[in-house]
Amino acid sequence: MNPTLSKDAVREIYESPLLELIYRAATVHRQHHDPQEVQVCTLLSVKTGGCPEDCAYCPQAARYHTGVQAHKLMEVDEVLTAAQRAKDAGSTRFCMGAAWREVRDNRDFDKVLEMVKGVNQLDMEVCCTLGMLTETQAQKLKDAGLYAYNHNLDTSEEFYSDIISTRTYDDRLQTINHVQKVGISACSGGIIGMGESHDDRIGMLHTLAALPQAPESVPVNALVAVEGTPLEHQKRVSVWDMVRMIATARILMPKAMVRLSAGRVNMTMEEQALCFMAGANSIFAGEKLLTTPNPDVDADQEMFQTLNIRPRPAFKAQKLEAV
Ligand code: SAM
Ligand code: DTB
Ligand code: SF4
Repeated sequence: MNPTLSKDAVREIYESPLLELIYRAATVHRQHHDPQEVQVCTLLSVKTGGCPEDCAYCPQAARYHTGVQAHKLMEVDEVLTAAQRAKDAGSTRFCMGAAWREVRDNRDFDKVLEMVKGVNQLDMEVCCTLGMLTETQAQKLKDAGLYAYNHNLDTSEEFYSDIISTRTYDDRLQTINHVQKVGISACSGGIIGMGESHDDRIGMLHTLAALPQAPESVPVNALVAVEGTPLEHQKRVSVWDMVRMIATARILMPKAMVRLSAGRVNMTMEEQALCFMAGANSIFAGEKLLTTPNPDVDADQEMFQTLNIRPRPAFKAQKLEAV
């Protein structure tokens, strides 16, 4: 949206006094969104584990011994049953994740295209996260009805090689570009708590917000430190850091959905409320993210009731634009 945005301008926002930052983010949030609405999304790992990449945070990388059991690509009907269940439980976005480095043009991809078609017919926002994509593959996903594609930058360009050596930051940016070129909504954010500096967090937010087209969806994940990964001993990120990240993302990308993603299992209701106050307007629901635990559905329902939050309908921005 804003290629002229400087990193210093992002730093100024990120480093502003916390309560001022929250107030400003909450104000921007109200100008573009209904603050009583939070989108409920569901994740499903359609192909688990055995990934050739070396992402230091990831329990699904084959080279680490994390106890995640590898599983081949699920069957289309199993996935559609899970999507219907998610819809019945109030989810309006269904995201299918695969532990792949990149998409290959094979029968597995054809199966994923069938999954996309099926979920789209349920009238849910259908999202995939499958690793790197060519523009042709992105077009095939678009033709099958894909609404959004998740591909995180994860951290700053400078810190990237400390976390992943099997691909480059530029590879990541290229896939985001392929996705946007064919008109799929881009979902891209990152993880905090991996040992990165504040400057790295500022750098990542700057890269996202200064893309020729800012992502419509920005997940902010707190590292889930999984035993067996190189980051297993990282200490839990402070909620103040989460709030600072979310608020800065909200101010920089006012129209985006800012998603309070991994790490909720370690947060109290009060801590999550602060994140919503700072501009987060989406959560993942259900007892599992991809492979790690998530708060249970009853606790989330109680939280929505206590905070007087309603689940946001699907395709809302799209419908508003069409009016
Ligand atoms: N393989 C594909 C890729 O890397 O793009 C898609 C799946 S991958 C698991 C999707 C995202 O999950 C990663 O980019 C990362 O941001 C997030 N993630 C993975 N493990 C995580 C962890 N332990 N804590 C927080 N986020 C994590
Ligand atoms: C994202 O940014 N967070 C979600 C979704 N995109 C795919 C995934 C979080 C995964 C957490 C680790 C796990 O459960 O395996
Ligand atoms: Fe593979 Fe994605 Fe995990 Fe990296 S984050 S190891 S690419 S599944």
